[in-house]
Amino acid sequence: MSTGFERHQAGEPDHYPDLARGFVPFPADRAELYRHAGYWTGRPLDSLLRDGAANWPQRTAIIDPARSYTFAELDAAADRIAAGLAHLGVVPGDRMLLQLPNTCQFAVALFGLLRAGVVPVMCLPGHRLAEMSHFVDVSGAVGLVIPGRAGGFDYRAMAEQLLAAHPSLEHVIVDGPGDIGPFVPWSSLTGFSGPPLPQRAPVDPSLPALLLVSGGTTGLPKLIARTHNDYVYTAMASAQAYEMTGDDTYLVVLPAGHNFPLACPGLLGAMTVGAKTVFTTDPSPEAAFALIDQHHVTVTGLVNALAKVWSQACEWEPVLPTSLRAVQVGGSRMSAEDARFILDNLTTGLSQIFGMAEGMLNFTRIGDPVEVVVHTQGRPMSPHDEMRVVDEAGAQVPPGEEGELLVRGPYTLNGYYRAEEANARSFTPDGFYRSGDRVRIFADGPKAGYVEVTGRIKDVIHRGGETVSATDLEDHLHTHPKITFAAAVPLPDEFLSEKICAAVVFSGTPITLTELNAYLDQRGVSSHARPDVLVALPSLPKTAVGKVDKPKLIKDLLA
Ligand code: OOB
Repeated sequence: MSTGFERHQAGEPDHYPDLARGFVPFPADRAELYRHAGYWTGRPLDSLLRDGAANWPQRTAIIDPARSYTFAELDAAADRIAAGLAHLGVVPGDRMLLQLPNTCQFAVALFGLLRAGVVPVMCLPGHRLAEMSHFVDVSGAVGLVIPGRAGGFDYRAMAEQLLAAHPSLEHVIVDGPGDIGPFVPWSSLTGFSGPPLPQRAPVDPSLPALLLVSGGTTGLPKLIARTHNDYVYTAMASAQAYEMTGDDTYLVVLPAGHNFPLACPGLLGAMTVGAKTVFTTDPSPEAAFALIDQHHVTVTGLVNALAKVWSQACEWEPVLPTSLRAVQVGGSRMSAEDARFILDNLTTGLSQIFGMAEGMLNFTRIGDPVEVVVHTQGRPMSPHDEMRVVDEAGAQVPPGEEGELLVRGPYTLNGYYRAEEANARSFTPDGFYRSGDRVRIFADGPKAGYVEVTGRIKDVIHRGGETVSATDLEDHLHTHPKITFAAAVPLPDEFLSEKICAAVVFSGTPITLTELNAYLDQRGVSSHARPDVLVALPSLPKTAVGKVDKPKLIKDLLA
């Protein structure tokens, strides 16, 4: 078999046509508008690094407890990896699953893949066989980049199972330590010394740069293709909104593959201004505060639960995170009390952020009045974000009233990747994404134009910053031989924001929560997507048409 390098040299066609299959592009008229307005610059996503290396070669770009890279070093590492990937036979337009923990190697791998023209599927370390399998199926990925063992989990064993089930997977690349087994060692790419990647035609910036994973509404998570144009814009505009400069340092606390720490502004936003990014796998206040102090971290993003823990810890931790000037908190609804608690204890630089992998971002801005920071989830990032609030019939509600948020704009998707059926439901005929979130947009006063998220229409559970699909979990529950009916519902939780309650009708003797979770673990359900509480019931409340009445169920459970 010829190597990928030879195939490149022989002018083997790239796989962009295959990548484009099932991708819903922006319509031509709006694309023209966004280009004209200057949001879309036509830059490929990996140019953030190329330009960073040209502008600030000797500045530190990324750092973790083990090592650091300057912009020039990271750029050179990306080139080596791209060449190594080509040598393996990977072709531009191919997709690969990227599932690495929060270390420098996450960024090295991301840019190596991008430089090779590969479209990474941004998996999180908590994803397990069921989700990973689904991502391979939908994306048609040819390989994966995983750690060997991390956080007490053996990713190689999962890779074996994935390989057995998916003949399309050709390359499993493992970032040690320990036994790599039959797989490709990451070090063979980082240390690749073969010929550099041959020059190719520049990538079309209206094509997908990467695939993000949705929070999941019904069934398994969906894939969201973010284009070079829209993702570069997201990184640049959010860095600008937070007034980031080369003097800033961003700390990645949340899983790095999630849109929030990746580009809002996160790693990619920091890179647009020559700022440094610090990675940590330990979100505990003790460890994080020490890192913040050590690296003089100025900006970070947290989910509510973590922001609360950090705020509480300020009471006893000897080292306080005083260098922080902006702490973004988002992912699920935060109460005004919690917002005040954070302001009073952790930082006066609190910024609420209401975002989604699908695109649209809202945040409160630096210098906004306290009332706005405490009582709203921010206002849109772009002047061209279009928001519509509609009632159940799809009619626009009067200004200031509640309804479902529909969005359209320069960085919001126009369709999920390879998901025609879901797209028919999730988009209006004129291209608005139905967010499933219940919101109100304030019509006047100091909060005018700001959004309050009041709940959601989507049937999902927001557990400690993760969005868990109730339907998906129910599907798994229903496979258990002793379970007749099951419903997964959120219950309020002080630390997780919401915990997962499985309300189950058993046939025969009920099993315990531990037994149930061991079963779900075996089925490949992620730890964060398994029930925290199990309640055995004689029957589940039903609506008139015979569906499970979840609001009633929750009320009963809390009574
Ligand atoms: C972020 O992204 P996803 O894709 O994991 O989840 C999106 C969903 C939203 O549709 C909404 O239901 C909920 O999470 N959400 C919030 C919220 N922020 C997100 N609900 C209430 N208040 C908020 N502040 O979660 C995400 C992506 C980028 C930046 C920040 C968060």
